[in-house]
Amino acid sequence: MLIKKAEFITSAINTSGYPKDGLSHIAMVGKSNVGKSSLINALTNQKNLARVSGQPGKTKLINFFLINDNFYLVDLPGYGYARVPKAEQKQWAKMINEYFNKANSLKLIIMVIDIRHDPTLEDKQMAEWIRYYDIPVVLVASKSDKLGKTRIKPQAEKLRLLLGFSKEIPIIPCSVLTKKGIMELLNQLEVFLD
Ligand SMILES: Nc1nc2c(ncn2[C@@H]2O[C@H](COP(=O)(O)OP(=O)(O)OP(=O)(O)O)[C@@H](O)[C@H]2O)c(=O)[nH]1
Ligand SMILES: [Mg+2]
Repeated sequence: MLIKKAEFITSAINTSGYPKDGLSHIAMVGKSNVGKSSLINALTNQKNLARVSGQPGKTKLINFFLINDNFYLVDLPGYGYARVPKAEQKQWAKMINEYFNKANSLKLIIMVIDIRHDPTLEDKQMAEWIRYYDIPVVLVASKSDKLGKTRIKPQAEKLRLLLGFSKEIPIIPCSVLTKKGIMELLNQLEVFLD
C-alpha cells in the first residue's frame, strides 16, 4: 500500500467523539514510549503528523488520522507509564475498553512492543484483551535499530511466544530510523482492510 494522503481529523475521549463516517479503523496499542506515534509518522511518511516525545505518556487522547480518504489510523494512548495516578489509569482502561467494544469498524490492532525488552505484565494483559475481543492483530517489535542484526529475529520470536500468540500472528521488527519493516507493515494493513 502507498499512503498518498494523511491528515489529522480529531481527538476523542469517548464514543461520542469518534468519527461517524463508518470508515475502517486500524489502531496502534502498546506501552507508553514504545514508538506508536513515531510509527504513524513513518507509515505516512510525515515528520510531525502524530506527536512524538521522549517523555512517556505524550498521547493522552484517542487520535484519528484519515489515510487516503479511505480508513483511519488510530493512535491510542500508551499504558504502563509508572507515574500515572490510579484515577488516570482507570480512565485509560475505560477509554480503551470502550474503543475495543466498537470493534465492527476496527479491522486490525497493531500491538507495538520494544524489541529490547521482555513483555511486561501490562503487555501480557493487553494481549489477553485483544484475544478476548477477538480482534485481528499484527505485532510490531519496535526500535530494531537498537539491537544487533543477528539478535533481531530470535528476539522477535521470543516476544511473540511470551505474549502467547501463535505463529499465524505476524511479528514485524521495525525501526523508524532505518525504515526496517515499514513497507512490510504497510502491506499487512492492506491485507486487513479488504
Ligand atoms: N532508536 C529508535 N527510537 C525510536 C523509534 N521509534 C520511536 N523512537 C523514540 O522513542 C520515543 C517515544 O516515541 P513515541 O512515538 O512518542 O512513543 P509512543 O508509543 O507514541 O508514546 P506515548 O504517546 O507516550 O504512548 C521518542 O523519543 C522516539 O524518538 C525507533 O524505531 N528507533
Ligand atoms: Mg504517542
